Amino acid sequence: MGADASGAVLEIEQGLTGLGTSFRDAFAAAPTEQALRDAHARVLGKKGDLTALLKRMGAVPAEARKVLGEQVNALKAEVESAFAARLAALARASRDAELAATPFDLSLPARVGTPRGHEHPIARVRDDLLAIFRDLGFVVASGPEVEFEANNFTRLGFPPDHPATDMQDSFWVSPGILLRTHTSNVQVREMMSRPPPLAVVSAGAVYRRDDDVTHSPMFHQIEGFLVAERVSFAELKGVLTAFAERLYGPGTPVRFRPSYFPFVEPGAEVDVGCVFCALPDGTRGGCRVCKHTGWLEVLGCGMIHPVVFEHVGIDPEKYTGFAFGLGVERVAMLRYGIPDIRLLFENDPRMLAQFG
Ligand code: FA5
Repeated sequence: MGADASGAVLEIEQGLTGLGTSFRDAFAAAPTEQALRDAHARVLGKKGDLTALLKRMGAVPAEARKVLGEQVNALKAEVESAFAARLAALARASRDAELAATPFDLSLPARVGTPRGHEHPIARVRDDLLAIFRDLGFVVASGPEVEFEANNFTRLGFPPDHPATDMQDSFWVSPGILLRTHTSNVQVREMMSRPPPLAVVSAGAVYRRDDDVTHSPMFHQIEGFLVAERVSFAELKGVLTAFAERLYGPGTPVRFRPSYFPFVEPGAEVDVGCVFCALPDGTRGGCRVCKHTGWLEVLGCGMIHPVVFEHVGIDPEKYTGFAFGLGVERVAMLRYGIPDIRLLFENDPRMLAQFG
């Protein structure tokens, strides 16, 4: 055996003894995967202690190579298995820590303070309109949205199967029951439940088979009526003129045009002077909103038809009264310059935020 050969054998034997089981302590002490990989590299990396011994195996004479080789390979296997075991232990520990930690969901939106809600523009306009009539002495009442045909049509003087019912194309729930097409059902219910004098106002959702830029299948109406002895059209004009002035300002002109509703006689449509083209001298130049007429149509009204009084058990010889109904969306669209009624019900936050 040459000097180098015996030197290599000695070197490897001493190296094996020197390495001993020190790597086990180094692996066990490694607190992180990176530290463990560094410790592993110091043994089996390119410049690792055991790698250096493996490289020297070439110089070991054949007769010693088998025994020494087995020892070196056994140590190498031990290193690898200790490394793998520690790696698995570290991975388990980090997973356990993750599971024990407070959950953290990166996909949740950041908390930037709770946004404040506000009234929907329809609710705001509805409440403003109700407040005006409440101030004028009307009592607030409500009625159901699912209604008997009798209260929605028949008692109001719409003859059964008469084309007049087509005026308000309806959503039927079952024979004789429908989604109310107007708030005039409240007139019937209130007049049947209390004796005159009555001055009532009501607001709520109503439903019709309508769908375009100014007509929605669900919309809101305000209904008002007054029943007492010797009520005339003069009182109706007085109340609606006061209403127009409170809504659009003092001096707002009002005009009544004859119109037909089965439950009033005479009936009228009420227009108010266009507030968008009104000039300081009281004249109105005409504009796109009023279609250059100088007038905005806002409601329907009239003197309650004697037949309605008969149907609800009020003596038409003793009592008279007036009623009116208006669309809340119409007033809101005019007030806020909303061009399409559907914008009010799409619930797009970019639209609704403008009313905050
Ligand atoms: C009525 O509904 C009557 N009940 C009003 C009335 C009451 C007259 C008492 C006389 C006495 P009309 O169908 O015209 O009338 O509807 C009243 C208002 O509701 C309209 O002027 C309009 O502003 C609004 N309106 C009607 N249909 C729709 C719809 N599909 N979408 C939004 N607003 C509507």
